[in-house]
Amino acid sequence: MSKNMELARIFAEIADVLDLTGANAFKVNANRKVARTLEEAGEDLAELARTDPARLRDIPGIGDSSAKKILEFVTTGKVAEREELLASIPAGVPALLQIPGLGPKRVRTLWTEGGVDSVDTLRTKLADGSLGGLPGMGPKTLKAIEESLTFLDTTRGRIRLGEALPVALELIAYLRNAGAVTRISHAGSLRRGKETIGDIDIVASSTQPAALHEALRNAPGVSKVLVSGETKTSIRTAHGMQVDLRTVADAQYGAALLYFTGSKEHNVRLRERAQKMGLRLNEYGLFKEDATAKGTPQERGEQPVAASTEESIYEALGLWWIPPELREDHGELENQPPKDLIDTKHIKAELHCHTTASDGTLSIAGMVDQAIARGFHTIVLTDHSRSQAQANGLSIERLRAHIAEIRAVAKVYADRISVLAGSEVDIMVDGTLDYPDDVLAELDFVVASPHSALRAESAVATERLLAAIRHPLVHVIGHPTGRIVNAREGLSPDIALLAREAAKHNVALEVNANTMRLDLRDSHVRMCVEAGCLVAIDTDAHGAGDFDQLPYGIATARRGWLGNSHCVNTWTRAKLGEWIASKR
Ligand code: DGT
Ligand code: CA
Ligand code: CA
Ligand code: ZN
Repeated sequence: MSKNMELARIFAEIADVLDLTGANAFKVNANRKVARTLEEAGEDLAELARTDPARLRDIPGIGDSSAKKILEFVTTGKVAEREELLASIPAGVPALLQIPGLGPKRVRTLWTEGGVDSVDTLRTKLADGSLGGLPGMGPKTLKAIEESLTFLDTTRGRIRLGEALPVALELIAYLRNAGAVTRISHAGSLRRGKETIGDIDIVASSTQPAALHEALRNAPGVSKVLVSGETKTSIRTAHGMQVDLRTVADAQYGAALLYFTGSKEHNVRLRERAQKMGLRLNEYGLFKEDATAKGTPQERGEQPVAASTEESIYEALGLWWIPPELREDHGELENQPPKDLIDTKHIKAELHCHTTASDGTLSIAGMVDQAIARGFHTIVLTDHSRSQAQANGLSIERLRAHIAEIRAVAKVYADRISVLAGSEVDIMVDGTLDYPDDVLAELDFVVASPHSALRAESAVATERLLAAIRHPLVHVIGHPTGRIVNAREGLSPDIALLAREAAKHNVALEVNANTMRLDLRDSHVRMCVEAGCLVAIDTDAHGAGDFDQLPYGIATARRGWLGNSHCVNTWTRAKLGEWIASKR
């Protein structure tokens, strides 16, 4: 975990406990803002605290006292204020905040008036009906809390892709430095780009495997060694992630990587195919099958047909190299997935992002510079609409001033990048949009998103989103279900139906690339591909660092078999411009 994320977590915890204990709102918000700034920072702020503390203090949102805490963390690995605050309340109380629908105010009521001091006591007291009389805890609220708990049960122990991948890549870089690595890669569900990861798998070939296993046992951030032998080491990190390292001879690296990438179901299908061809596939290689001989092919010392690379194994099985994201036994052996499968390097436009006008941390020009640095030809600024009061959504008056400001910036940048004035407009509960049509018509671009009433019935949600798709001024439906991975179930509309309607109206459905969202999800993207509708992949950036979430959205889209041509963010400046203009 990068130091920024670790620090962000500390400031968020400080804010949570302050909030729970009724500290003043200014202090709570100041800590939340620091957490947000850290999450979105494009550079390592712990490093900056070490090398240039004066510049750290200059970063908006980071005051003297927070800079001191960052420095304290850099030197001691801890922030005393956090430790003291956490010690001042029951250990199980902060976890209550992770339950969807429970904010600090409700948790305070449950804790101080209902005697709820952990998730377990909450379960017990919900079951025995003893929370009924608490202020603000009507039967509807209690039922919603119960549903949230049920949902959380299904996510237990799985880590979001965007949390696991940086940890894995950092460990891989560390192991490479530990020496004697010939080839190394992450494998398992992480390599397949699944939205949540059970554990991190790493496969390596090395001339000194023992040194590699020793290096992992001694890696920074390891809290426990679970097993360690000649070919496998499993450790647990301080953040509770399990990491499995397997080492193999380099000649078998491809077979091992294939095996440990999975999925199990894909591997089963490959083995069946091998069998039909008179071959035998295992983690050591692809061998000629000899049913009369004793033992395994490698025990007999036989040379494999293929083993060193995944490509050679797939080729010997008469298949193209199947990208890891597609290895789910979702028809990838029988049907050729798109030749132009979407890739991060194909993305040339960001169509959904925020500035300081609403809840972002960078100015218009600041965001434009980020887009240029990533080689984009188009960026659309889409700040929040007026209903989003807590996100500083723009009134019509402020929106008009903001449009004028964007147009002025656009002129300055005209020869380098298209800078367009958009808005992320709320889709209201009844399916209407948060600005009147004449105001929407003044914008170049409209992303329409649901942010409220995210517990609605499926049929109601479908109608609400259909109305937005049919609106002639809308380009993109943003994060269509509003789910938060591992935290909020969100809407469950009929996505196949939405995709067919979107295709009819030339509207794109979004894959929000933020690792918290990944919305639409992989299976939904597949429905879009089948319906032939347009898909937008956007980071919904609120600051510089958020642009780096793009690969998570791409992985999700690849898992849904999305080809380049249906993703509007891959189009040329001219083609994209034409589509945008077609809605005006
Ligand atoms: P996860 O960690 O729950 O997100 O999912 P995976 O897919 O990473 O599963 P994991 O870590 O248990 O194992 C990694 C890969 O190793 C898995 O995708 C396929 C392979 N593998 C593990 N155990 C078996 C097994 O018993 N049979 C087969 N065919 N493959 C296995
Ligand atoms: Ca795994
Ligand atoms: Ca594993
Ligand atoms: Zn949004």
